[in-house]
Amino acid sequence: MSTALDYVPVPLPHYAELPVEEMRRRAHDFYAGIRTRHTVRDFSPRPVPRDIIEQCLLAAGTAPSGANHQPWHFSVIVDPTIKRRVREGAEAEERAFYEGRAGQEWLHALQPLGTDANKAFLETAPYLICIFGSRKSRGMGGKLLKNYYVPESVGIATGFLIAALHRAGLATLTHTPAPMGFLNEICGRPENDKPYILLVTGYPAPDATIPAYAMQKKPIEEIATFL
Ligand code: IYR
Repeated sequence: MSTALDYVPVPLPHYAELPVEEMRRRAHDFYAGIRTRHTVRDFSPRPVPRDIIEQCLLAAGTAPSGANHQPWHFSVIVDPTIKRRVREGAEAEERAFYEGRAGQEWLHALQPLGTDANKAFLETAPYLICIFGSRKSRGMGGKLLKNYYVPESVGIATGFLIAALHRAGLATLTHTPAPMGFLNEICGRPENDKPYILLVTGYPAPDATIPAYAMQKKPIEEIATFL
């Protein structure tokens, strides 16, 4: 029989109420900053100090998660030999995808993005962050725990990570070669871990472009309803 951990309430740390004008300014500034984030597919090979990536991963690790089990693992690939294996694995899946597995409707949807099976960025970029969600993982006490709301938790942590990397001046690409099972073997992750996203990060190439289509974001009336 396992025993549950105690509930220990502590006074809310860190919170400091802001004057409404300051709230307004910060909300505006955050939007102004985050709207300059663009998904990039052309990376520079220029190195990025590892401590910057570590800080961003720490930020990701503060995301809320089901039962605070923090059901994520970030495998950060820097070794060129491992990057090559990832590229080979991803391109094999992508070729099957673009040559028919996707189906017409999906390929039509991707047309304005100009993507194809060539994933050179998987070797060019300095960091490939493979984001895994764990169905079970060791809690902070070392016990193997079942995790809850894993896709939601991992998605939120990924959002934090993308925002942190952007704030640090780095470009990102959320790459999802499907199926991604080959990443478990390459990263040495257990069967209980599911790869969700391969987040590519580094400096953008000097001649990087983005699809014009990706610049169009829906207006507030289309994305939100106040009831
Ligand atoms: N995984 C493929 C296809 C792809 C799918 C979606 I949905 C995108 O938004 C972009 C690409 C690839 O990475 O090319």
